Amino acid sequence: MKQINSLCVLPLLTAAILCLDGCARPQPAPGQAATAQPPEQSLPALIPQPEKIRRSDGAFRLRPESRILVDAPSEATGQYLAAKLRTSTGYKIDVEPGGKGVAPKGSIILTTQNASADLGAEGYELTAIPGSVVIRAPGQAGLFYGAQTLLQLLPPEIFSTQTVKGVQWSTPCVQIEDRPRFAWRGMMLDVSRHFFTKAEVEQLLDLMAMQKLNTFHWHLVDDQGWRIEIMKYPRLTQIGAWRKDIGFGLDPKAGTAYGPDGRYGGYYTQADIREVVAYAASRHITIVPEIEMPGHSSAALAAYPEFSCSGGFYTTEVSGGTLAGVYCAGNDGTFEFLQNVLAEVIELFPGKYIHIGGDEVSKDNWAKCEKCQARMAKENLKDGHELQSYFVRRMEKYINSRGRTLIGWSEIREGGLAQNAVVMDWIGGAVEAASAGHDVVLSPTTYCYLDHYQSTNQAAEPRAIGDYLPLSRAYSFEPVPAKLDPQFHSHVLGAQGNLWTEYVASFSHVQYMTFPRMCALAEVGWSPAASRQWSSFKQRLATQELRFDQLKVTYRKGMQE
Ligand code: TNX
Repeated sequence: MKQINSLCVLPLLTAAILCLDGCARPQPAPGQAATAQPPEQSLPALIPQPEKIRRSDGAFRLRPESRILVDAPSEATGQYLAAKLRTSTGYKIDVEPGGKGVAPKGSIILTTQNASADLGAEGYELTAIPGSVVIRAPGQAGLFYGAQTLLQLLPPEIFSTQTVKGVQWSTPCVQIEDRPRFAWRGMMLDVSRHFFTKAEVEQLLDLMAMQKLNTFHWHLVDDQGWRIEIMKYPRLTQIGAWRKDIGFGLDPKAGTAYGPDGRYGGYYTQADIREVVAYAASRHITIVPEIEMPGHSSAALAAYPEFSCSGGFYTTEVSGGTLAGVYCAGNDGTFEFLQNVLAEVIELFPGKYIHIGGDEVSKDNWAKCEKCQARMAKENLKDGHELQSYFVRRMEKYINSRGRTLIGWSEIREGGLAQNAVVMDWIGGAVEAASAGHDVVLSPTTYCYLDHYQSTNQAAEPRAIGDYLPLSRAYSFEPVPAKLDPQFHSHVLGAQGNLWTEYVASFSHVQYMTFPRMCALAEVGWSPAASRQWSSFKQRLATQELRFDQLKVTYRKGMQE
């Protein structure tokens, strides 16, 4: 670990080393008897668990006169941290340029100077000693994660949305060296089946940042709703963003998204999208937009039926059906339309990846469609799978030509995987794709589906879509498939939790399904595999729950398994 710089005048204390699972106690000095310590005096309850943490005696105390000292590149991160600290402590917490002499007692120092490049883009070191906290990282994402760790080192009340009196704002003295295991630590939210506002999405981004998640997969389009304004095709949102009611057999009162005329739905304007993208970026979260094709496209076809095989009637009023709207793959106009849509999407989202869905495509219409049959004959495609592959490859050409990378669900492998595509595995295919040199993201239903039940007592739970997916199962997830040859392990970009919202119509229900299982998946994505221990996680989760209480976040309590 690096030495702290001269800003931090106090010497490093000789740290008592604790094991990573929270089981150990500070080692007694030679000749001293070990004293029994309550668990909270062992390892701080950090989620996700850092790569390396050493605890030493003593505490750092945040004081009314505490300041955040920053080097020039770290100003924004300093302001972010200051805003968080001010709210609950009521302290002034000025952000000032550092490096001018000795740091006053109680300072927090954020700096990129002399940071070890080995920490990588998202890694950081944090040293808390009685007089100061120093967070050092080569990049702002790392400093930001160091700031998140500092917040978790402080009492849970630091997350309060109002000033709390009578709290000792101290952190244990620690030295942390931390960096993520995986580059893709994702969560998907389906805003099509039910709609969530810009403010709600931003709240989710804040909660993601707290768990050091860095990829928000925004499922913007599905059969039941088109949620992104596209200037060239206004009917996509005029028609596709609305349906007559909440759908899925839910009580209308379970939902919150009603238009002025009482219809159910909503969409994000391009200004909204820009705002959310910037909000995410300031939390070091990249957004991966998903525009579903060729299936799950009823909402688009309700607005522009000419891009279906039959030209016939499509509607957003499809409850539960997974094989509803499919674009015509024989019509060149379909590709022109989708490329025009993606052109606007690409302008709005600066990230590397564009998700094109590709899951659950019925080939029935294509088999009956003259244009699709002609396409198959012309391109020498032997079945619907190959026609789907043609579709995806053609879209990939466009996406690549715009400098982006196509990602799609497991089924984009059917009929042959497009050349540079990334596979998001929900029902398999990661081993095959990675072994063929493609990058993959793991989000298998068995471990990563947040729409599944959180209890075996289903009657006591809000209606959910899938089987039982307990917290312990999410926590036990190993993203690198056992069958994948080590030479291809580097193709595993990471892991992702998915929340489909057929039965989730309010934001507090989103939170209930997401937490604490997403905390478990965050640790899966961040922490070294060897450090993961269920008993430690459960113990730390008890403190995480106190943080959620302060934030007034709904979560599933009492997840013992
Ligand atoms: C399958 S997972 C779907 C979604 C559904 C989900 C319900 C995937 C790529 N497609 O359209 O909402 O099952 O769990």
